[in-house]
Amino acid sequence: MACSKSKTLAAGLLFAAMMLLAPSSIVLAADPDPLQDFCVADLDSKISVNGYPCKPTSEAGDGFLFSSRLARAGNTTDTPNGSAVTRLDVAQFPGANTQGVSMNRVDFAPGGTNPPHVHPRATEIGMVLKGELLVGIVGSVDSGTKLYSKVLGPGETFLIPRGLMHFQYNVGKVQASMVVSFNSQNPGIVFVPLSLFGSDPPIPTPVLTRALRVDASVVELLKSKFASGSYFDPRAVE
Ligand SMILES: *[C@@H]1O[C@H](CO)[C@@H](O)[C@H](O)[C@H]1NC(C)=O
Ligand SMILES: CC(=O)N[C@H]1CO[C@H](CO)[C@@H](O)[C@@H]1O
Repeated sequence: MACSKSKTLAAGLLFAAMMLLAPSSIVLAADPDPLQDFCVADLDSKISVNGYPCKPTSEAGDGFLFSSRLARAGNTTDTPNGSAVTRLDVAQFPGANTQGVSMNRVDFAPGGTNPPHVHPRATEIGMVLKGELLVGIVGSVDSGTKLYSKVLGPGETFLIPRGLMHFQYNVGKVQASMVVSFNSQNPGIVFVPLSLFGSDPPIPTPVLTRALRVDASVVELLKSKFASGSYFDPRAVE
């Protein structure tokens, strides 16, 4: 009796310890801390590490902490989704390597959208620069898949918890734009429509008919819209 009681107690303590440790392992999932002031990414390196190897600072020039990329609006004319993303992650801004931050600018034509997507490696915080954007965030099953949404104007901000699906939609009559920041040098992006209907090779249709509760013809139609290469415009500033 006493033995099984102490076993229960031990199991309880172990469980409590795991619960205490769980939040810290989430914190540790952020980008690692830098070990030096600068580690300008050597984008051409063939060495594969978690991030990029550093260029010798002497070879990096002195411009690696500055960028004008986000000063220019992206061209939204004739884009499939009516928006244009200008990325400023480590691949475009090598100075961000090891620093755990990056940014994007997104421009929207009237009625344009940044389609539902997820950043697997970062929390996002953003600000509307111009126009009126509906920003929507869908909570996970834990929160009852609740849609949190609000129309925001210039100077107003929003927060996207890591890994939650979200979108923006230009509800105004003129161009809109926003800038966002991430707590990762490489937040990653998973577009929900593209992942479901444009993967290469495609997800088998029976998986999608079952998951989406529709006929195969509906799935085939959606797949045809995202056939390889038809989703991204070659003019996209990636
Ligand atoms: C934007 O893209 C359209 C369509 O390709 C093109 O005609 C136009 O010249 C571009 N505008 C700018 C400012 O580059
Ligand atoms: C969020 C998204 O997918 N945006 C894309 C919309 O289409 C334009 C043009 O193809 C791209 O620049 C964006 O990346």
